[in-house]
Amino acid sequence: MNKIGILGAGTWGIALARMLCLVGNDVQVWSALPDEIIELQTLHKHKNLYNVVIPDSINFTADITKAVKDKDMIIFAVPSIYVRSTAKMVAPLYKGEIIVDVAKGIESDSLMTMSEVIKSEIPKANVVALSGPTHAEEVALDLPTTIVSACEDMALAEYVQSIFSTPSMRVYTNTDIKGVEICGALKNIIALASGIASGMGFGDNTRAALITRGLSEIERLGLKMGCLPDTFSGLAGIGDLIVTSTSNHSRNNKCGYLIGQGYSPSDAVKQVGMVVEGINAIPAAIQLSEKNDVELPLIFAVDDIINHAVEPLEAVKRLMGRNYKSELRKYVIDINYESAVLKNTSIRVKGDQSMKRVITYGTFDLLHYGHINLLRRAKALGDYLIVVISSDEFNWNEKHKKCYFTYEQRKALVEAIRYVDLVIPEESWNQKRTDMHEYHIDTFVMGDDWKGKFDFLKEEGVDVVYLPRTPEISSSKMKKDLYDANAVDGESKTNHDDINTDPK
Ligand code: C2G
Repeated sequence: MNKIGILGAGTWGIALARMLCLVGNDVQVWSALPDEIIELQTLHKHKNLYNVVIPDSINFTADITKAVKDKDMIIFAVPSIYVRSTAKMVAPLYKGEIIVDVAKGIESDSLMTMSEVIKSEIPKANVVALSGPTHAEEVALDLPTTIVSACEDMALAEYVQSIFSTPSMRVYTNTDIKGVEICGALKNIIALASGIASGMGFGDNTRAALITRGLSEIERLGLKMGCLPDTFSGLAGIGDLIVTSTSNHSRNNKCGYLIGQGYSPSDAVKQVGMVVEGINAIPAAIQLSEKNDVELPLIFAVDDIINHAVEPLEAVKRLMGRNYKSELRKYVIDINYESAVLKNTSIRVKGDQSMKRVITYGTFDLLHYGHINLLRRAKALGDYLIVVISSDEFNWNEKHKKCYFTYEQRKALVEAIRYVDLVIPEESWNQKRTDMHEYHIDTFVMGDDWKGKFDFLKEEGVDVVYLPRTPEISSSKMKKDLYDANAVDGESKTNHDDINTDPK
């Protein structure tokens, strides 16, 4: 049994409170609205969950100190625009409890996700994001539901997974908290688009187009920000996008429908009567699009309708009339780029857009899928990826690493990876600065085990990006596991010799 404080008494906070209480946790719910607390305390009913009985054992309070004191876990279930102010109130009371954020959004001025906002107010906080296709109305009825528990610390994600797993709630883990939170915020904007289309009388074809192309936009942005592809094809990505874009429970969908019917955005929000997170997420999405140089046509169209008084029909005409596109992401590399780079000349490709060049460094011995994850995401940051592999001498003299494969063997392995365009040797720690100029690099990438170590390269005019490592795999782990397995095999072989195999 855990002592859980839930901050926020909206439908999601209440649905979670009920769910956690019914599996034996001690749950206390806080709201900043005293009237809301009085209503919940007296009726044990929520105005937007009219057919749901709230257990008597749930305690309600308008005093946040009581809601946070002596708890094992604190759940942020307030609207995204109140996460920072709520975290400010919790900060002086924080004593190391696990914090779970279920608010979905991105702060428009800081571009921080909700877990980042909480950590900026409570630096020592361990924050897990819970996100997925989870309409509160259905969770409150114990209808089978799935959700993602996301945290860079897999152990923490798994702990929260154990707390929230019930007969009707199945929880999956993910270390890509950034990707999960980006999905959670931006899918609400696509849901607005879906609602607008329905309100205009468009049908399932249009909705399917919006969901598919909407996911593609969110994924393109997320990959550019170093998130993992699996996140977008997962519950927090396509799962939540489907449920939010198609369900009548969805406030964003409902608000969009009213706008499609001709309501002004403000009247539509009033009519919905609850927070429409998609509208709050638009400013941040527009800034992230510009900051990461990623086109988000659907999200920009929703912004035009909501914030720039563009008629929905006009927005549709603009979208349908855009220049032709392929579904394929740009993996095609201009093959003469390599010779041009080696001859130290800059290259121009069609449309006079110079290619974005990305570089990364490593030993890549023994090569494994963690390296591939890194190289795939590095490539997604540009058009051409150069991989600088430590030479045998550099490894031995500088890294004191004895590689299993020689430089030439490692080079051949890495050159065979479809994300990689050019492999060159790393012979000294100091070659990075000159490499940035010699190869006209735009972006330098390393796994976040090197976080901060190469920030000096920004002085050379390149972007420096640290991407989350793939946590569970490493060359040393592979070598140890192989060694241990070999030792076990050796033992079983000697035991086997004792068995008399002569036929009787
Ligand atoms: N990596 C990863 N996930 C793993 C293992 C490695 O993302 N499970 C990344 C590392 O963060 C690094 C790259 O893959 O960005 C190559 O890893 P190593 O071969 O271990 O490289 P290293 O020995 O760290 O050498 O000048 C920089 C050095 O050459 C880096």
